[in-house]
Amino acid sequence: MKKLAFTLFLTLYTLSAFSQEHVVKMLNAGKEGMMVFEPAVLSINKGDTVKFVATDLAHNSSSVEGMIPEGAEPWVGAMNQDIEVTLTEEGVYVYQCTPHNMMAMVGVIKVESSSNINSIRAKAESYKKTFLMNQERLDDYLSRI
Ligand SMILES: [Cu+2]
Repeated sequence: MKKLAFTLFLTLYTLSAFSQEHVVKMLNAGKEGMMVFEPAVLSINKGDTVKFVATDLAHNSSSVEGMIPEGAEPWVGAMNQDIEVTLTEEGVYVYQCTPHNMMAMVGVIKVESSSNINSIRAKAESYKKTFLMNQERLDDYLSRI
């Protein structure tokens, strides 16, 4: 009976961990500053969905070229629109708001593993040169995953 209860617990736990939806707000001002995704750092499971919500206007969410895992599907959200992406490849993803890239409006998602972190960090060196402010933001986010 104990074993059955444990099996049941595992089954329910697995089901509840399966395909969760995470919400990320696109904001003019958040807890961590101006022009931010909130939360900007997410750690999720493979197959989970991230919904970017246009809470404030004039933002989008777009994966950054060369800063997602190999084989992962890039995304480009339209301005002022919510967009949902399902992340099916393990690894670290970096995304940005296209009009506010210069203000380092970026975010980081880790899907189960950070196996591609060295490649992401290497690309971050050139990518963050496009930031005119908040230059430390991406490094800070990457240090949290
Ligand atoms: Cu923006």
